[in-house]
Amino acid sequence: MESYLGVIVIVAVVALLAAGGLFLLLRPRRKAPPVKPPETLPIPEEKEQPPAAGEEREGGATTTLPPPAPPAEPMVVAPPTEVPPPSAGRMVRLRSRLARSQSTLGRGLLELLSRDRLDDEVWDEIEERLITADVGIAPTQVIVEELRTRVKVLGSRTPAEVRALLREQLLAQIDPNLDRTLHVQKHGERPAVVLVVGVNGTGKTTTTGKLARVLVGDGKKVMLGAADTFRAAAADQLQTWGERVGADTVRGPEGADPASVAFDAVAKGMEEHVDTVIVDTAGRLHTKTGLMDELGKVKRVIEKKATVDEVLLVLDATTGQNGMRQAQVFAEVVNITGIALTKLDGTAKGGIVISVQRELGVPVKLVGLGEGPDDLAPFDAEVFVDAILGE
Ligand SMILES: Nc1nc2c(ncn2[C@@H]2O[C@H](COP(=O)(O)OP(=O)(O)OP(=O)(O)O)[C@@H](O)[C@H]2O)c(=O)[nH]1
Ligand SMILES: [Mg+2]
Repeated sequence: MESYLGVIVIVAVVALLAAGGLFLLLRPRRKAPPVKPPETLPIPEEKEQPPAAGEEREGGATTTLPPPAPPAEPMVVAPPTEVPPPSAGRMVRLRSRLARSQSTLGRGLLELLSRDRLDDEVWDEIEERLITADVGIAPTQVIVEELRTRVKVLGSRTPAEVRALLREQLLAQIDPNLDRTLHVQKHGERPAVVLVVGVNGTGKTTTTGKLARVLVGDGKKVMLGAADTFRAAAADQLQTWGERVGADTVRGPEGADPASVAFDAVAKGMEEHVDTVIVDTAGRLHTKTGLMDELGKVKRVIEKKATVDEVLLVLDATTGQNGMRQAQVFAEVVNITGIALTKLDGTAKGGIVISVQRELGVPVKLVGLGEGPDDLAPFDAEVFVDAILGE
């Protein structure tokens, strides 16, 4: 009996121990260390050594890291859009170009006017110098007459007085009070339209491209119209200028009607809410009636859609007085509102500024002072005269 009891006690103890062991094995392990999901694990190695641009990150990134860079575009490399300098102060910046080409005139005149004795021979020479510099006969006579009177009153002259005298007379002929504002401001929803005209090779396309840069530099949105449809190269040339500053070019097929290209350019400009549409035209001789009529048509067709705010005649300063007759015919056909005088860096005949304004009754608004993209400046009469006379 006693041995039975002993067996029962042993069995009971073993059963208790087994149940306890089983409990220990099966109970939930609350105190085990939590396993962090991979996305919240810090990755110090990557922070210390950031991957190279374009390299893809693989897994394990924390939520604070930037998204992986998109794969690099193969081969298509758009050139960055340039931001040209604004128009303000451009002529001052280009003053040295002017001084280089025009200062011979100034120095010569100052030297002659500083002589003790100003006899008729000296006055004749002064006159000749002005005419040689393309000032034009009538303005030259006015300048010389005025100078003669002033010198008589003054008697002996200091170099500063001579300079002031000449400065005053040249400025008076150039007329610093002429309104040289370029009309490039949009009218409500309608963009301003600038039509660029002139004989062959004067610099129309270059000036159109440079003007687009001036306007973009001043914060405007520009559309270009390639209404020179004679040569595909002309439209390419313009488009290249536009692309550099982010201005679109509307062009037609070679031989297309320039008036319809101009119309389309203005229509697209309106659609895209640009500030200014600049239309480049083919060079044409003023003697070719058919081509001059075509130019008249370009303007009239644009006017069905918008106002032509500015008709810029591009004149090559190196052609001198020859340009004058051309200018008159263009003025009759399309009513010029401003002159862009190009290549002033390449001639000493800056006097053309005076004669062309006088002949046409239209102000010089822009001057080209080199072949560089930013070598076009709004004309400033005082800077011009100071460049002629030297500082
Ligand atoms: N030195 C100098 N060269 C200029 C200036 N403006 C234009 N040119 C040059 O003049 C040449 C003719 O320029 P374009 O703009 O093609 O002339 P264009 O009037 O459009 O010519 P067409 O369309 O053929 O009638 C180019 O070599 C220009 O670089 C300037 O202000 N100074
Ligand atoms: Mg051209």
